[in-house]
Amino acid sequence: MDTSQKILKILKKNRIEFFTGVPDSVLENFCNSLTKLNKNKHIISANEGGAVSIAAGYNLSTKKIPVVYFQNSGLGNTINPIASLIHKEIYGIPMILFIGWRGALNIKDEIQHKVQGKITLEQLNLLNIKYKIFNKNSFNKQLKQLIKYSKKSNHPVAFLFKKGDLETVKNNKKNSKKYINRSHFISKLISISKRSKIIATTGFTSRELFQIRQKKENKIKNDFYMVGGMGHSSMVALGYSLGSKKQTVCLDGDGSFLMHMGALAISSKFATKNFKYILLNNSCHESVGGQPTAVDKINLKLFSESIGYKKYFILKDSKLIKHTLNLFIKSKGPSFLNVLINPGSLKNLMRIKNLGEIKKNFTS
Ligand SMILES: Cc1ncc(C[n+]2csc(CCOP(=O)(O)OP(=O)(O)O)c2C)c(N)n1
Repeated sequence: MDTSQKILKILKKNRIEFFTGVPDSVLENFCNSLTKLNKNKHIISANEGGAVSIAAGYNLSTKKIPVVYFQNSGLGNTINPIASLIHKEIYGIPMILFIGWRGALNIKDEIQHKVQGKITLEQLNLLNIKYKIFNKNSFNKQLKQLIKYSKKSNHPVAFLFKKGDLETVKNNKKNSKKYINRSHFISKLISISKRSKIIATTGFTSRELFQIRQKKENKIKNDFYMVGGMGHSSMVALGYSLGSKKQTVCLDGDGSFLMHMGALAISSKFATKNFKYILLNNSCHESVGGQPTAVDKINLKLFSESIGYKKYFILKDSKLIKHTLNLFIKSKGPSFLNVLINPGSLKNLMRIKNLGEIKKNFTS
């Protein structure tokens, strides 16, 4: 039995059986164990604040303690419902936060995790959240203490996990090849639309674009990689497009799109004709382990048209990339392109570095 299974067993013994959160790579194995649960026991939320709120509602109806899991990048998203709704000085709603701690002290991590990694414990302290840092020799005891404390104090508690604390299970999933490979689409996009400025979402999309550019040219001047700020790429693109006459392409993922979906209504209301939105749609959070999103519940044509996008395109077939992209780029925006992509990414993806230089080149 691996650690995630052991943790689930301890939780079950303590009558904790409801989970909600946003998937994270540190917690990948734990998150993937949950996807086997019934849908009234586990909800993958659009964002971390939503997960805390779902958990709060669950506690109100059952009086049971829920678990909310997320990466510390999403801690900011939880602060509003924690500090203004569920805190013990307000409604006092207990829950256990499982936090994947990127940028933890003494652990090598990417630049975008440095600041959040450093302030995570301080933020928890400010919120009066008692926490424990996972210890593989005593996690059973740690967890029981946290549960007891959360119940007694009617307040959230947190359990922090660092990279490598939970075993990674080899992914033997056979990726379907029904649609288009993301890297293939990105290569075509940058060769067809050479002068477009591209704002690319967090995770594999940015990393694939970066890698493909590295191979094609030395100086990257058209791309802005959203190494953090997941869910906000369409808003960065909107702001950019308003200050520039250049074609501005937002390359988004469906997890990121759902995270702050209201942003799309704002983009269509304020964007001008140079704003182009591309959804790289694989129906999952591929960058952190492939957990499903709820994008398949949305009719994206109706959605985009109803919020005022001028044109909607869909692309599922590699053979039509060139044709569709030409129409899309030439269309008077704001335009929406839904690209159905296969899960799976380039092998040995590079990490994005030299952010200062990337910004300087992008704005020059
Ligand atoms: C606020 C926040 N929550 C969670 C994460 C962790 N995270 C990084 S990429 C990613 C999945 C993104 O999914 P999607 O947009 O569908 O793109 P895909 O990975 O499928 O390419 C998540 C959850 C994060 N970086 N920031």
